[in-house]
Amino acid sequence: MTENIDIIESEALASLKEAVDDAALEQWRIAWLGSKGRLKSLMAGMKSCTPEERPVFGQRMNALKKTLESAFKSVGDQSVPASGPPIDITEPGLPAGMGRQHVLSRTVDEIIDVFSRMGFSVAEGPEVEDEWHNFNALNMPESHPAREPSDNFFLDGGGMLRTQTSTVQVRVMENTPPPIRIISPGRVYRPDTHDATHYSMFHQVEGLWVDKGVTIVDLKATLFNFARTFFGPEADIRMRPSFFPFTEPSAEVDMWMPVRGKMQWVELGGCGMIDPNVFEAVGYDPEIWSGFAFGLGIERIAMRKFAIPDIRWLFENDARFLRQF
Ligand code: FA5
Repeated sequence: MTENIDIIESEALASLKEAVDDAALEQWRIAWLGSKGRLKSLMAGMKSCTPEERPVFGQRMNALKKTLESAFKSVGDQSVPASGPPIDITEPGLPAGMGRQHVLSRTVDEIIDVFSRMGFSVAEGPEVEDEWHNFNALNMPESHPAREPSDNFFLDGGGMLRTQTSTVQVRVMENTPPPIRIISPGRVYRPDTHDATHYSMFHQVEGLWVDKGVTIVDLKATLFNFARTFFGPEADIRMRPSFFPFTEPSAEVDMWMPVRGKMQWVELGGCGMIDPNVFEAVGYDPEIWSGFAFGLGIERIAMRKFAIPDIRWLFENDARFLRQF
């Protein structure tokens, strides 16, 4: 009787080896271990055993059941899905996709690098501002046209999204005695219509240098030095007289650059000597201290450096564009 069981065991294990997919394994399980399977019908043979044979037969049947169950389990653990090719676990995996720095973050880092070599440190300020720091302290009284609701993102319940990084000039001067030499890169917001050179959220880098005897020559030298270090010795920039309420005299900084394949002067930012009214607003004595400030558009700088013809491409998050830099 137990010899028969040995033969049955080999038969069961051999047919298990032939079950190559989930469906065949399931069929095998039903055929051998199922409630109407071979094992059950063999058990029924117990009835025809003599009382002496019974314990031997029972033990052997238990052992067979355990063997088949564990063989089924170990094959099942390695089984492959019913469809598709078997998995080759020795194949090399797919490379993990690596992210990279956004071209604007890279530009900010390079700007910081150049200015820090000229002795500037980095200051930060909030993007949600009050009107004192965005306007009043910068010599822009209530009546100033730049305070129109159509030109700003005012927030319900007071405050606004800053429209310029010049807010940080004020915050730094309010909290630090002179001399000061900082830059402050960051996001600013204006309800401007999107086109090739304008966006409603963009970045500026503010510069502020306050000391005794700082003149417009220092301002011009600093901006030209930045442009030639950052873009290369051939970089062509110009300063053109302009007006800002918080600097006197004031100028626009333009850069000669290609826009949609055509070379033209593009405004990079504004600059000037700090207006005495600003010094008074932050508690500096304008008779003792002088200084300059500038605010440059970082997108425009990145577009010049990396020959990007349209500002909108920077914010579309198209990986095919972004992975070029
Ligand atoms: C200012 O924001 C002044 N705060 C700059 C300044 C600082 C003057 C310190 C004097 C002293 P303006 O509004 O011109 O200036 O903006 C500065 C630069 O930001 C522009 O020259 C341009 O490069 C960039 N810019 C302005 N609007 C946009 C826009 N919608 N999209 C992208 N860049 C812009």
